[in-house]
Amino acid sequence: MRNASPSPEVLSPSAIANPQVLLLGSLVLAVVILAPDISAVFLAARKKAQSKGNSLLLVGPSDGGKTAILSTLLYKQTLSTHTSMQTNMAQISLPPTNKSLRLIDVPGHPRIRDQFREYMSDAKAVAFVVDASTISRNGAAVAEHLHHVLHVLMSLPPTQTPPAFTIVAHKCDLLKASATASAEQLAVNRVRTILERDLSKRKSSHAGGVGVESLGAEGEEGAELGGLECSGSGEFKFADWEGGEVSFVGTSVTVGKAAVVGDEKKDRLSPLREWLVKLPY
Ligand SMILES: Nc1nc2c(ncn2[C@@H]2O[C@H](COP(=O)(O)OP(=O)(O)OP(=O)(O)O)[C@@H](O)[C@H]2O)c(=O)[nH]1
Ligand SMILES: *[C@@H]1O[C@H](CO)[C@@H](O)[C@H](O)[C@H]1NC(C)=O
Ligand SMILES: [Mg+2]
Repeated sequence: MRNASPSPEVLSPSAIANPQVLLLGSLVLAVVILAPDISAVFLAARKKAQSKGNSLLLVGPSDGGKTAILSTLLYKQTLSTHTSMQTNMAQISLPPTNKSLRLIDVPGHPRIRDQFREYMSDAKAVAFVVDASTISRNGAAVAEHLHHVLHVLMSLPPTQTPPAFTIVAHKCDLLKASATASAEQLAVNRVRTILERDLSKRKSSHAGGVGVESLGAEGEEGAELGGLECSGSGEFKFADWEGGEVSFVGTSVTVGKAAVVGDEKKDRLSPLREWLVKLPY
């Protein structure tokens, strides 16, 4: 990572008193002030938003591209990033209506990833970001992470409007388009197919009474983890998931490149932006 490109690695509630974090925070603030045409400001760290249901939660395995997506939505430019050890938060306004949206980027590190539960009550939308170029060899681990997210989505109190949910097949630039399909279509199909296969495996191992390993902070070791309920056959199919509708988008960003924002031109994060704009407010 170059010195000139601070990542938006700031404003964790737990680290607010740390002088290094404060220093980094002021550096990032300087970038925000110096950057022209910036339509976003960092929020003061706060666990609960004042407005309900106004956040986009970015979750998913480490190295998927969550922080790169956050920086692209925030700065209209993709900063170089490294593995996050803290939750990043930022406030953006989303064209064309300029409605404000809080971005919450929860690191994929196994010891931190479950923090996304704290932000669930504010979530208008949840995006599970996956590296489509490595899903073939990481399917089981990605499915394990996704299983936790699906479980939490299905266990929300009935009083809460469930957040919209999308799976982002990211890093499409690393896939080759075929004669009949774009890289984005191939990425979405690959991610969907592999995750359905690996979630089906998890489902059938449950049915056989086999405990699921590494069930996170709550010590549910050996207990059955729900969240994979589907109508129809025993297979896991996103189309049949009882937790609600699951969307898929194929995206990519380019480090160092400006992202074109606006109506006339599209960049490769547009499928995610378009999904966000369509959400009911
Ligand atoms: N080729 C390519 N690389 C990308 C893309 N998006 C992100 N990357 C790179 O992938 C790496 C990981 O991206 P991050 O945004 O840091 O990943 P993350 O999901 O925030 O990971 P954690 O913070 O560890 O949870 C970085 O080196 C990014 O520059 C993309 O669309 N295409
Ligand atoms: C949204 O913001 C942009 C840039 O600040 C501005 O040009 C546009 O008119 C705004 N749109 C609405 C609907 O307010
Ligand atoms: Mg990150």
